[in-house]
Amino acid sequence: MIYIAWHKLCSPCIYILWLSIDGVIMNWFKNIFVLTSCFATPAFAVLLPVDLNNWQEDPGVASNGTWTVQAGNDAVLQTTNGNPTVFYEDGANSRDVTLTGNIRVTTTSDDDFIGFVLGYQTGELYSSAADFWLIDWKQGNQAGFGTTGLAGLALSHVTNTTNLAADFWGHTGGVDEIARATNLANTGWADNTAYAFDLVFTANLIQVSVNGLLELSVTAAQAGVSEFSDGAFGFYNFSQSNVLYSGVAAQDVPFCELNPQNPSCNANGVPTPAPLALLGFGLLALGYTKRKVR
Ligand SMILES: [Ca+2]
Ligand SMILES: [Ca+2]
Repeated sequence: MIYIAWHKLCSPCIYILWLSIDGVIMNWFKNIFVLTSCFATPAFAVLLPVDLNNWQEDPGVASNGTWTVQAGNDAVLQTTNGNPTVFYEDGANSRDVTLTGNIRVTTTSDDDFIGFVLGYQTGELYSSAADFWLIDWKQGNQAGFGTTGLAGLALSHVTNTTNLAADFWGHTGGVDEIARATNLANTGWADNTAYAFDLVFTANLIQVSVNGLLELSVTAAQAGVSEFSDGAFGFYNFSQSNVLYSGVAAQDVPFCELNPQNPSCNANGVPTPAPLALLGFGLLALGYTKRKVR
């Protein structure tokens, strides 16, 4: 006979639909379900504050920026109007993680670049063999360095940073622009205005949302690579001072977003509570090792 029962697990956990083709549920199997489900839920759902004391400015170009971690350690203020500068966690591998927070320019002075990097390793800001992804957002159009910096939000693949200022300014040379944002393609950021950001970074996908609107969604194939190489999340400024990143937090990309074809994931991307899928989900969580994004 077909036996169907709902069981409430522990308080932070969800209800699980239990199916058994013979009506017999062994106690050991039940206990595994309870344990794995309770561990699985926070590992994939909880947003953890990032301790920015573990981040640094790239030491090779440390004079380019002035990054000061703020009280609470989940915010940082960059105060130098200078060459490109990146603030990141050395050695971090941030693929399969989402990074969220707020970004705000706290001055009416200037109109230059703010943003993020993905897949960053130490030294890539001054390397002929760089390989990272740049999400930059300029307030206003401006000629400079023999080229023109355009207002708006864009994703670029950076592979050579030896012509640092000019290439970053105009998205030329070693800075290859891949895509511009859906709504903010030519729209600059506003002074003294906080924007909520949400970055998704996987081997096959980069997504950027601003104030809850999806602005960039680019697959590895669309970007012309076999996969997005792993590396750290970082913050990026160029020729813009007084940029505040706050409320910075991270969490794992949900299992079903990474594995949409997995039998445990239905068409809506919600885990189907099939026993074997739950078992795998829970064991994955039990083996979860916290990444260096903190
Ligand atoms: Ca890299
Ligand atoms: Ca400037």
